[in-house]
Amino acid sequence: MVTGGERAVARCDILGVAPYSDMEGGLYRGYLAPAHRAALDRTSHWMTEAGMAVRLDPAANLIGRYEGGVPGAPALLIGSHIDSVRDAGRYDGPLGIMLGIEAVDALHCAGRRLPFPIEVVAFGDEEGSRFPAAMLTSRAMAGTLDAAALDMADGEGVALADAGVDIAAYLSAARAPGATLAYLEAHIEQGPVLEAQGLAVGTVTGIAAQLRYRISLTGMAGHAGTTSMPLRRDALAGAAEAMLAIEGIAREDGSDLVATVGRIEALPGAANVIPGEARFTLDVRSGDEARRNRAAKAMLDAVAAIADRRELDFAMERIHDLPASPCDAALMNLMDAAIADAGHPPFRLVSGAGHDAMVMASLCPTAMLFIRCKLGISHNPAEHVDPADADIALRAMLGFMEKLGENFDRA
Ligand code: HGY
Ligand code: MN
Ligand code: MN
Repeated sequence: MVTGGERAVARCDILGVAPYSDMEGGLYRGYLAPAHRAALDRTSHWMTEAGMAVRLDPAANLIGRYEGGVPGAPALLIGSHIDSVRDAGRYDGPLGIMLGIEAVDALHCAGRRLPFPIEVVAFGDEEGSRFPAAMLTSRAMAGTLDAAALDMADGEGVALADAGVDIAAYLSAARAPGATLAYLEAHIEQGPVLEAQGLAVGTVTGIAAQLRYRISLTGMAGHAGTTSMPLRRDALAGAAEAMLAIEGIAREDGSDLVATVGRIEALPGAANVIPGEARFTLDVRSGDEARRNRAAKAMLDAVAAIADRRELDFAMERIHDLPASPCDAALMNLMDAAIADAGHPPFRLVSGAGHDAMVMASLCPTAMLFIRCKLGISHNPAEHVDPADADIALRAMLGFMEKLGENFDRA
């Protein structure tokens, strides 16, 4: 008999290959692309099997609903994201959705109803790997997305409005405040802490604040063979110096501060042409928002000074600013107790990775449960989770849900 944790991991593996991936030989599932649509269909089927009524909201979030016992009660949302980064691991996102389905399936098989309805949510775009902005669809649900943010296109120039959603209805995905009891997200840790502690699961205390920028440096394209070094305004060389300056500022801070240049483009991109333009991203994070802001300013000032000295034009656009997001204290206590009831020592840790939970925190109290992953590897095909750890997580989630039910104010 396959356990719930084993089936959840196996389903992530099913979704890890075609037609649920748009990448030959690896996993890439971009928002609203064919693989995403196929994954929604397959996940809808699994939600229906678990006794849920399934729908797609206007932001293409897939929602499976399992009714509760108290009419009109606010819903417990259990979710994570079904999109992926490029060349991704299989469990970052989908595991939280599949464990949510397993939790409801366990209630359904037992003929149980909690006082409140449960909605399992597969958020369509957390990674921002197809369109520039991240956390797009949880922000739509949380009601924190403004209309201007919808005016964007992917790398091929396909506008969000032309990607298969009704853009006029998009913001109506927003949930009414008070209609949501709490949000629970189970997610692989994507770091080494639980493994180092010898623990399968941990209660998340909060999520680091995150700034993301798009930066461009513009110099002068030129002939690689005839332009002497003193005459060059090489944008890519400027970007290289800027990246080392950024790394130096983050390293010297000696704290939880991290900064990443994850994507860079040199234009026109020919071997015999001096790059006239360099475009790159900058991602800056810390659990301390003021520290994050200070560091980001220092980094942008350093890039501007380098551009000035190299006679390059410097332009930057902030793509998003996600504040630090503490998890709810009462829900953390319930999660600790549920982990203990499942026979494991409660342990708390912060999340350096961003999650939809940081957005949902503006709608309702949030809780996150981290699950050990091998060597902390993530955003990499080598990502791995032990099904036995997924089973422990499922037991903790069910215990959390029961405790939430016991504390539910039926008035
Ligand atoms: O970037 C992050 O932390 C998340 O994986 N989207
Ligand atoms: Mn994730
Ligand atoms: Mn991720």
